[in-house]
Amino acid sequence: MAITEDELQDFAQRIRQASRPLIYYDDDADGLASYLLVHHANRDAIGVRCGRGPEVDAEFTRKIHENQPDLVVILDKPRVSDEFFTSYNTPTLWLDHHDPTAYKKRGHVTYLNPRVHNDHDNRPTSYWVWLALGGPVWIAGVGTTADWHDSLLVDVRRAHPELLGRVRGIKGALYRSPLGELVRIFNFSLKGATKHIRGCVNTLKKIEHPKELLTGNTPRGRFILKHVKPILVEYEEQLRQAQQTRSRKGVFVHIFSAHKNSLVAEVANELLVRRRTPLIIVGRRTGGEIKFSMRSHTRDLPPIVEKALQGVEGYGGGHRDACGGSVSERDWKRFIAQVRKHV
Ligand SMILES: [Mn+2]
Repeated sequence: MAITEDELQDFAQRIRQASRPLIYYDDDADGLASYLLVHHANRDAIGVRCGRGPEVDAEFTRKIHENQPDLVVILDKPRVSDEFFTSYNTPTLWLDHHDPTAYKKRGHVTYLNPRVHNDHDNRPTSYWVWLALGGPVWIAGVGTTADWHDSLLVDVRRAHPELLGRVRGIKGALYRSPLGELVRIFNFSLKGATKHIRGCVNTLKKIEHPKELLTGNTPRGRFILKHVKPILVEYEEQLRQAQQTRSRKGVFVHIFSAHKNSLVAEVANELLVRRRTPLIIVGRRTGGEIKFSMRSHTRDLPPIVEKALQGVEGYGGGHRDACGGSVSERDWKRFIAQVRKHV
């Protein structure tokens, strides 16, 4: 069983009735799509993008004091710190599809996660938000496809056949279709300077048709494309560089040193489709650490990451086929050696 009908109805009702809902959302396409759908259902929804790792921590509490919301919503974030939750008592909806074991019962928090009912059901956050609230299916399709789920391809095709053309399956949707272009536009709207990101998110709220983003046929569409284009160029360049690295014993490792934007997750995704290597690791050196993304179609990644982190300064985790984390630069060799041992 998935998230129940009752849970979704309660979620929708509380969002629609709130007069000042404050929405914390994950800094990726699934998180952003989820927020945009909530905003479609309630135009007063104020968004707070949560980057810097998987956790919503006490630093984000400030936003509650600033905005005085009557409802707090947390979307697509796997962890929330104790300090955050104990710092306020506004009713809170927390919807996520990562490992639910981090959740502890709290009076003011309603927790929704399909994996509570069925550990194999990790359909993305934007899928559930759309199921609860409705709204433009292409936005939900961007979020779910970005998370490698095909759960909305049929619905997207029905509403916008031009977004998928003759492509079938998730890989084609991601790398050979206009829907995949939209995924990159969402992802890259979240890269770059904070003030640009804010401008993009605010503009995305006003987009009425995916064509605006694909062809730039409106000023707001052009605004987004102007921000996204240079990042797309940088992405192609990083992908080209990474393509020159060879895999060794079933593991591909490529580290970037000097780049403006962190595109490791996107590069790792595309390499997984383009190469036959069972396990892909793409990292980026920053401030004494290596931030990495790990991808695989065939291996269960969280246990590999956990074992590889033994005796290593760092953290990591995620989904079966997609993990991320950060390891201190001096422990990187050991981390990779331990990955190789446990693949
Ligand atoms: Mn997600």
